[in-house]
Amino acid sequence: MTIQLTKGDITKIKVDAIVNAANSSLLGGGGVDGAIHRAGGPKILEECIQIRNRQGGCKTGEAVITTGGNLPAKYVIHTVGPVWHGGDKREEELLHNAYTNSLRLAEENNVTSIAFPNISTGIYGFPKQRAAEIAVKAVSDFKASTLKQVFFVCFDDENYNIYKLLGVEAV
Ligand code: AR6
Repeated sequence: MTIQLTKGDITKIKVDAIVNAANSSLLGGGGVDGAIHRAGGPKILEECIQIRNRQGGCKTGEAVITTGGNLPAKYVIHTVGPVWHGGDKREEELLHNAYTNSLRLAEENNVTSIAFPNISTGIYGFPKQRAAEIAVKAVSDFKASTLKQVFFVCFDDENYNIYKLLGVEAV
């Protein structure tokens, strides 16, 4: 499995699955969540509402899957990263879980390529350097079978440079 870095808008990436940094309500929001629902159209929200009706949303660190609506990606995996409260509220473990549970769900759906945004590092305020270290470790430690390509898609220069310095190959 390759792990690579790109810069830009995750809604434009042609992979089997893109990951959304959602919130527990699954009803949309700002940041990358807003961008994905805007670009993907109403079908994604309809599916999120069905999941919410079935299981009452998505807990922090967990993940759910919908189709990609109008996106180039086939699926959207919605995960919920932790809100940063200073570091003693299991934030690191929960962020690790968000990555690992997204990868697991991808494999259950025979996904071969997946793209992650920098979960929790926007509105949720997780320190970017530490978040990148956790993301790279969670993906590197994952025992993949169907997954062949993982992309970290950085929207801002600061995150992009952090991943580059961690040694992730830029493409
Ligand atoms: N493509 C890729 N990355 C993006 C894009 C995009 N189009 N837009 C923003 N980012 P955030 P969080 C980056 O705030 O911190 C929402 O309201 C952004 O630069 O989207 O996990 C949800 O509903 C940042 O690096 O997510 C939740 O309530 C990263 O995506 C809450 O925000 C994550 O920033 C989740 O907060």
